[in-house]
Amino acid sequence: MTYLSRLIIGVIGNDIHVVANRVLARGLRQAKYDVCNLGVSALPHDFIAAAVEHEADAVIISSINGEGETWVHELRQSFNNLGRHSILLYIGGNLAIGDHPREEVESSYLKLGFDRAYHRPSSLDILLEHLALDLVKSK
Ligand code: B12
Repeated sequence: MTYLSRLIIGVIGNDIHVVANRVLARGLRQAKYDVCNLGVSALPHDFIAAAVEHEADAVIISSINGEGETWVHELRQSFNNLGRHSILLYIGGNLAIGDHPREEVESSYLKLGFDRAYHRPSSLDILLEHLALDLVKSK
């Protein structure tokens, strides 16, 4: 039997923008991933609990309203504390309020322990490419 990589997705914080979440869930399922979708307004501990419960390979967070950074400071450390050092952490969407250079915004999330960050990406293809690469490396 082929092992399906398990992913937790959701929109973090007080963020009710749902469209990207639906697009992402559909795209990832079509790409044959096993997706647990927390939907909108998901809190950091929801991602952590779901990842532990489902023995997830990766957590893919969306932030659309620009408040993402305030919610994710402790996330990598929380997974490390649970012994889940190798879980992949991705974040994408509108990752800052206002206009800032993409590299600057993305690097601030990488410094917080994310494996990949995507500020206003033009397409989801890059996510599928990176996920396929990183999941092979992490197993
Ligand atoms: C529709 C909409 C709303 C609707 C949401 C309805 C709903 N249930 O979804 C309503 C009217 C309710 C709303 C409310 C608000 N909104 Co609004 N909204 C929009 C709007 C017009 C479209 C969003 C959308 O659905 N786009 C389509 C989806 C497919 O695209 P997306 O969300 O941008 O996501 C793309 C990428 O971000 C990426 N992506 C997302 N997640 C991930 C994850 C990964 C890993 C990857 C790789 C990619 C990725 O993929 C998508 C496709 O490329 C945008 C402006 C715009 N034109 O984008 C503003 C916008 C997102 N809203 C904004 C704001 C500020 C708000 C409010 C705070 C306004 C207010 N003061 O009340 C509230 C939020 C309240 C809350 N608690 O969240 C801002 C965010 C500003 C920022 N981040 O810099 C925007 C950008 C408008 C603006 N230009 O200022 N909004």
